[in-house]
This record gives sequence, C-alpha cells and structure tokens, in this order.
Amino acid sequence: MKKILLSMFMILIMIGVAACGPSDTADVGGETDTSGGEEADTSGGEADTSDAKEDGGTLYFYTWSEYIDPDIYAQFKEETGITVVEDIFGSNEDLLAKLQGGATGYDVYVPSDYMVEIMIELDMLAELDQSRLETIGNLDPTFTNPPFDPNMGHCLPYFWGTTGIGYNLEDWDEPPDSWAYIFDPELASNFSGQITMLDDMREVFGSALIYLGYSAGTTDEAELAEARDLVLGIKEHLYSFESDTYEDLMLTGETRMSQGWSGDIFAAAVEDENLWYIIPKEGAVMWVDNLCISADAGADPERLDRVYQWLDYLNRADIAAQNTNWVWYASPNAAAEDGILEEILTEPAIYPDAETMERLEFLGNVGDFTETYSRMWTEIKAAD
Ligand code: N2P
Repeated sequence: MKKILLSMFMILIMIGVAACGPSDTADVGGETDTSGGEEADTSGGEADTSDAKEDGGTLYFYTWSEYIDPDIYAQFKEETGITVVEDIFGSNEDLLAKLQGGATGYDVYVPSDYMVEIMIELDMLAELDQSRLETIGNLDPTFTNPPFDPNMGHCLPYFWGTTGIGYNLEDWDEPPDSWAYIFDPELASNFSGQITMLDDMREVFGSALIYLGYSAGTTDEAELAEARDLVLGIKEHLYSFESDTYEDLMLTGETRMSQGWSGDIFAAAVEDENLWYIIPKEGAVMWVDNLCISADAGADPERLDRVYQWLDYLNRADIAAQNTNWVWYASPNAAAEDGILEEILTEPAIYPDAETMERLEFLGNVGDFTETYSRMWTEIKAAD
C-alpha cells in the first residue's frame, strides 16, 4: 500500500519548483547564533574520557526544533567520538536570513524542498558525494531524484510531512475537517485566543491560499492579498504565531487548536492522547526536509569527514527507524520500515492515502515574488 502512495508522491514531487535571486554567505567562526530557539549541546556535553572514543571533533547541526531523537547525539558520539552541537531555526526563511546575515560555522542544514533549490542557486551548499555514504541504498527511490535537487546532487532526504490542523479531541464530537475552523472568523471565534498559526510566512500563506482555492505557491498578487486579508480577519483570535513550542501550548491546554506540522502534533499525542492532527479536506502543504552540507564544510576535508559520518549514521536503517519513532514524521528511508512503529506506518495523517495525496501541494520556489510574500507577511505581523 505504501508503494502506491509513494508513486503518488513521486507525481506530486514533480510539481514544485522555480528560480531565485542572488546574495552571498558569511564570515567565519562557528558562532552559532541561536535564532530564537535555544542552542542545545544535546550530545552528552563533555566527553567522558574513560570509555568514550577519542575526541572526534565537533559538528554544527542547524535544524528545526524537536526534529531528532536527542539520544541519537549521545549514541553517535559514543560510536564516533564526534560531538554534535544543535542549533535551531524556526522557518526556511529564518535559516536563509541567518546565513545571509553572517552566521557561519554550521556543517549541516535541514532546509525544505524549495529552500534547497534557493540555497543551491546561492552557492550555499556543497555537492554530495554519494560514494561516501554506505547507507545510500536505504532510501526509497521515490525520494532520490527530487526536482529541487536532481539526483540528490547536494542533499539527503531526512523526513517528509504535511501542514494541517492540530486539535484537542475533548473539544469535538466530529474532528474539524476544514481550514474554515481557523480561517472563518465566526468559527475561529469559538476558540478565540486559543489558536496558534506557524510563525512561517510560506506556511501561513500556503494554508490560506489552499483554503481560498488557489495554489499554495501563488505568484499572483491579488490572490496573495486575499490570503493576507483572510489571515488579518482572524488575527484577533490567534494566541500567537509560533513554530517551536506550539505543541507544548496544546499540551498545557493553553491553546486548543493549531496550524501545525504532522509529526509535532503526533509526537505530542504520545504525551496526551487527546491531541490529534488532520489534513483538512481542502488540501494541505506537503514538504520534504533534507540534510544538506554547508559550502564551507564542503571545502574542509576534516569537517567533511565528520559530515559524511553524521549523514551515514542518520541514514542507517536502525537509526532512521529510531528517529522516526521519536519524531513521528514520515521517513524516506525504505530500509527503516521494519523498525518503524505500526501506529506510524498505518496512520493516514502521517502516510496519507492516494486520494489525500492528490490534495497535497509543495510550496515551491516563488523566486523574486518572495519579496511580495515578505511585504504582506510584515503587514500581517504589524496589524493590531
Ligand atoms: C519539526 C519541524 C518540522 C519541519 N519540529 C517542517 N518543515
């Protein structure tokens, strides 16, 4: 069954990308500028010199919050002696802005599909030498030639998922099946002050555009303005725009509904079974996040050596399965399937069926039109 949906995925993954403009990267240093998330040396901190492997150096990993089983850092260190230092970004635009603003020293980034394309164009990524990865064959072929990175020339797919609605079963007899529960002011007023949306302009516009019946990656200014007005119309009912801790707000009961990422909500549901996630009937954004090597790590053989060990480790069948069972996102790693929890593999909101896949859409690279998104996003953020 999964095979069928993956061929659907293949078709969808063909529809997703365009072009973008120039800029440059940054200076030197490894000052891991914490973008608003905390910097966490989750690697087990100081090396235990008694048993541990000899110091294998440090690798700087720039990723999304709660996007890896934290035990993996310690396990990797145990096996390789390499300390991984994690730093967090909240959106693809945040990642790009941090790097363009001068943050450096990172070895591996985790951008989504359209941002991979942008970063390749900006020469921010090193090429991937697949011959250095013993585990390369573990990936499902569906994911090995994405249009945003032909033949995985630069990056390795890490996880994929959707952007839908997290809700609390206690509040509903029937699950909320529509974006209207967030975007219709009257419906949203039922949970006034208890709804979050992602602090992520492409995701917010993407969901609003899909609700309006437009493409999630529109480059039509009038359509985007309509989406902006839609969000402005419900802003008074939002608790906040929040991407890193929104699931925690749902866990404490402070919020009752969120625009969120599939795995974040399902991982929270492990702690509170009343939390659940749906892909609305109008459709939703889907994405593939990727492990990509920074251009400066690519120019340094020692750093590169650590990077390939890290990528190979994350792509190992047992580690990919362990990681999936912690993050609750869908894995592109076919070899991991045997080790992935049945509840994950059979959850249609994690691995959607073919019919649902037809309603999913990639955000796509909107090129220079990104400026229009930014302007309208600022208008949303600035409004009272
Ligand atoms: C994990 C965030 C998932 C990334 N907290 C969505 N692209």
